[in-house]
Amino acid sequence: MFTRSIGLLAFAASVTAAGCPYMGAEEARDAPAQHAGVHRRDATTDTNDFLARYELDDTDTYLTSDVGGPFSDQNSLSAGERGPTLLEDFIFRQKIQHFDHERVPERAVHARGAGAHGVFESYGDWSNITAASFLGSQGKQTPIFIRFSTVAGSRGSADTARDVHGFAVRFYTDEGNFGLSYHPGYIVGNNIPVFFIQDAILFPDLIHAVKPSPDSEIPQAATAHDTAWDFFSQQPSTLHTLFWAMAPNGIVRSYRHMDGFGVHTFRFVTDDGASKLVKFHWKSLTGKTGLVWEEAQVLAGKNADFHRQDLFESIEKQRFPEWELAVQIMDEQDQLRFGFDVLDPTKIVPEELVPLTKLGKLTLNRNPRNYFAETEQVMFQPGHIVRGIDFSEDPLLQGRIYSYLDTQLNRNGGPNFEQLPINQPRVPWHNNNRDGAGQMFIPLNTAAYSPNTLNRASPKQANQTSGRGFFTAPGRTFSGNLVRAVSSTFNDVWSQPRLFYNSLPPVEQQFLINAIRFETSNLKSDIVKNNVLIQLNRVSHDIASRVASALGLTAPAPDATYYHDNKTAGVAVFGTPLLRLDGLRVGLLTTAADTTDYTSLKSALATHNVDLVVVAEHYGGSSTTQTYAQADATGFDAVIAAADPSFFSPITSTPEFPSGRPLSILLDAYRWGKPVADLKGVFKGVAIPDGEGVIVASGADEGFVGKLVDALRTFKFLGRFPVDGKA
Ligand code: HDD
Repeated sequence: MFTRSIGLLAFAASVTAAGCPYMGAEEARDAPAQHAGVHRRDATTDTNDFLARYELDDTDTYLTSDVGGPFSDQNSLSAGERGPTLLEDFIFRQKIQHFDHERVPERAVHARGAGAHGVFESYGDWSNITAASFLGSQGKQTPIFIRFSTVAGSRGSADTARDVHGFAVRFYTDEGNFGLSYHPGYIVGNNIPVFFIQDAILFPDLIHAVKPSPDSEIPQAATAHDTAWDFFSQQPSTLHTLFWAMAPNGIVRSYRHMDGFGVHTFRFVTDDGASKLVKFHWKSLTGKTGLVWEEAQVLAGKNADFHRQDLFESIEKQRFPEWELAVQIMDEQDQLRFGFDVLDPTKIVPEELVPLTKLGKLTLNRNPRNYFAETEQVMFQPGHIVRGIDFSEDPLLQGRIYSYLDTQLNRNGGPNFEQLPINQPRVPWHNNNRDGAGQMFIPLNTAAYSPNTLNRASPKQANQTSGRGFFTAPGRTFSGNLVRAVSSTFNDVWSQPRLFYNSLPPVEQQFLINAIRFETSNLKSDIVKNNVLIQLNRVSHDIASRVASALGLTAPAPDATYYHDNKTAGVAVFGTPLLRLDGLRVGLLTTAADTTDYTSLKSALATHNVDLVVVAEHYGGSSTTQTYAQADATGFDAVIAAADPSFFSPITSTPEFPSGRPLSILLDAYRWGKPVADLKGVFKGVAIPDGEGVIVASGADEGFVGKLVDALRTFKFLGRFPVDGKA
């Protein structure tokens, strides 16, 4: 029987056999087996090599045209040395034409991102709750591709912009792709398990408000402008997500340090049709942590690629990031049981009400080999679900099912985007969809319709009982009049932002308030500022008053309708020690003339997968790995002062680096809450006081390393940040 993926394999094999210079030795070794005909790769073992057959290796080859003829392309063909270029110069035309068409439209949202390959491994046989095959047995492995992103910025924007962070996972299951798009959380944390709006029809309004102003195209990757806050204050369903984004959850230390969430309620369905409601969570096995706002802002200029670099380097160094997939499982009849509607995407289901069940583990273990072919072309589609998963009636999810498929037409210029290597299922596919731009396969079935007799009724229809087909949960029923309104059970949009705020420690509450102060201070419209205060006041008079004081305005009188003192666990970003220190960087500030041997410190930190970066004025010292011209505090998670006090002067006289750089690294690290250590009696002279996360020692011995490692686990020392009304 013809299968499309087999067809392509056969093609690859035949060109290899003919000695095509594109194919590497490995491909050539594979060729006979693939050429032999039926070759179905096993999705359970095919974790990383699926794309290998598409890779082009140019080593030791001649440059060719797109159709394979060797030529040279460094000069165009002209009539005489000083004459015009000829129209017949097909070499020029092909090269320039391809270049002119290199770009596809960037994603309308989530344009800035980074991806990685990995594998999901099921902790058990979960067939008692879902028929999903990737959860069907203990140890079962399914290849995945993940893409992390920010939402508002364009493709070249800075990674550390304050934003919701995309956490989209594509499972290449043995029952077709399962593209779950997670709105992740931003920051380490519960990241952002909720969304701004309740009905997908408002998505264009939200995005138009958040994106840069249509006249000036300012500001990039930021919500600190009038249209964003105008929308937020007119559409208070945004408040809960907005609070998460303004809190430290909006500025994560790295993609590895954040959790992810499926946001919507989905359904798990068993083989016999029994269904449960579920919410998906990805729990970071690195641990959650974040940046502070000023640090994130500086990073946006110093290293716009901070997050993608962290991800790429972690994987290159084989410090594979991991998350656990967990679900909250609820009975169908519990939809309104908790005092809110579980179909409302602006609500979390507190873990105190429904605990997490851990289903498996995701490991990212391979970087893309080509950003465009993989990360830029990968598509995610919440509408692609597999047998054993079903939608809920969440109106935001319902709209997304359409939008993601539709947007691919714009990005890829036709309906065959699923045939791109990164998007192809890892199983053969058979259907009567035909033609369209970029069709890569040669369907053999001339009876491209169902039912047919001419192709022996194939491809056959699969359903719940035959062919392990997808089926909708049989228990789903609906009736009612047609209405153009959200459910009244979605009306309370103020209690949960308050729950979130109540649950933060005072310093994180302060960070949230400071972020709102920063954003609203940038607003020009007094009407918008006052509307913001009205909404904040419905959540908390304390927040409204503290923001109002910064704006020189007066908060409205308390409006206690939604005030309560409930709390939930696990929403804060700081305060829980990191589980792994992988990839953290300690900057050792020294001089090129210093001869101290830091090899043992370096090795001791390396046992925790922490990198020691030795900074000096120039290369040439025995262990220098960075110069002061490059270095600044954003590049380090902890800093050690290891040069004489005179070196940490506000003004330095060497042209090798900006004046005062060693001191500013030290002070910034302290002000941004990082562990700081002193090996040379520096701190007194620069007014760094004793306190938590401040380590003073006379040498980098074992005890010193222990203290430094403990401090890195804490990561940020929040006692250094003032809180309103407290000294
Ligand atoms: Fe969306 C991309 C997550 C609501 C329409 N969305 C996109 C990505 C993520 C999310 C992670 C990037 C995927 C990638 O890396 O390629 N979006 C969410 C979440 C939502 C959400 C968690 C709410 C719970 N989105 C949402 C709505 C709509 C869209 C309501 C439209 C009605 N989203 C899109 C889009 C994008 C997209 C315009 C841009 C590129 C793409 O889809 O493929 O169609």
